[in-house]
Amino acid sequence: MSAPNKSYDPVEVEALKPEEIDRARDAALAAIAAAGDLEALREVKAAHAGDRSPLALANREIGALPPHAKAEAGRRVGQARGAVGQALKRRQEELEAERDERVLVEEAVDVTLPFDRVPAGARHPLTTLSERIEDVFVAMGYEVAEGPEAEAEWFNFDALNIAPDHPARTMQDTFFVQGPGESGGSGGSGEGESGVVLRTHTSPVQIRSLLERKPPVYVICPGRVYRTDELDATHTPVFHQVELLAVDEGLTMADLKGTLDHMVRSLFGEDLRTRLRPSYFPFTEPSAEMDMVCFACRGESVGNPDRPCRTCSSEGWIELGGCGMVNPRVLTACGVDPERYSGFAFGFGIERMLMFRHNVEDMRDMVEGDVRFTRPFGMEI
Ligand code: FA5
Repeated sequence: MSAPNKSYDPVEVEALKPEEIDRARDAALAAIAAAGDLEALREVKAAHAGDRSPLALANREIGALPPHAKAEAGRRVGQARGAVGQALKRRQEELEAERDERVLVEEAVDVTLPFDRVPAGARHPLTTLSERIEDVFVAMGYEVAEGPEAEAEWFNFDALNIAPDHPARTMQDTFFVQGPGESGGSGGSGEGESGVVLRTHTSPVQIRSLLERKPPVYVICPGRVYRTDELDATHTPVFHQVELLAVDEGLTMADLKGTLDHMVRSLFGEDLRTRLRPSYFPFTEPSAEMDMVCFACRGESVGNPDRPCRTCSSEGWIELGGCGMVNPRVLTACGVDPERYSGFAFGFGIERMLMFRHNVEDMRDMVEGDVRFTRPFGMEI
């Protein structure tokens, strides 16, 4: 503000010239009218009615005027500020009314819409994964086959070349339902005297498939199986397996290996490899354990303490399950000529695959039925 000056004339002070005051007022009114929302209006208010606005600065100059000039300048500035203040108030009311109307429309609740009173559930990831695996093989021309969970011992053991004294038949592994002779049996040769067990693997579906179809046979058999294992972080007495069986002329281990590679690449990633390690199963000869390169570290964690891998425990490989060429004795038991046909089979546990595929640390989470476990896997169908 300028110092008091008796000879001070408002028309000589730039900020107090009538045309300057009119210009400042008109600029303010135009900006107020142009403000499109409350935020813009707040900025206009600061620029045209705030402490550093042209009209506020002009108002400050009045104090330095001689008394005779104060009234006239004060009236002019006051009228301009009043007009701006009123315009601001009106525009504020208009914009608030527009906002309220918009909010009412946006937040309107259509009470006539149907309300989902039943909380949404979720598909179990075991089901989803099992279906994914089936899809891989159905796309290659395989057929989905099923068998009973309460199974004749003959299908579960004898026809698979598992002799009566094989350790898998002892009470530690098998839930026995009926002793030999108590059941009438329901199928193939020799099963009439067979007892009934809760199937310990999906391999009996191999036998049922071979008895029901003529080669070539290409089947995938997902299903629930039972073993007398305690429920803990890595075992459950009721779990799921997927079995694969191909019987045709001229099938070799190379076909088995190629099929495994295709499955692993479809489920885990394009550039992954598998390997076979010699093993023993009575129903396959030769038999192997199949491993895949760890999809998480791709083997880079091996011998590399700076890059430990939880998925494969830094071993670089993940064990998937058992496999092999169908034992000719199994083909013979099913009436298939082993001189003409050969086949391969493999089987693995879905719970175990779900554990390493999704980093599930405790198998018990899969059986407890808590929707908080299943929901994050989504509703993939
Ligand atoms: C078998 O059951 C063979 N029938 C697999 C097979 C099929 C071999 C065809 C050759 C040809 P094994 O007993 O290893 O094999 O079980 C296969 C898989 O079932 C294991 O790798 C494991 O992932 C899973 N498994 C076994 N016991 C349990 C259990 N208590 N809880 C969860 N998964 C289990």
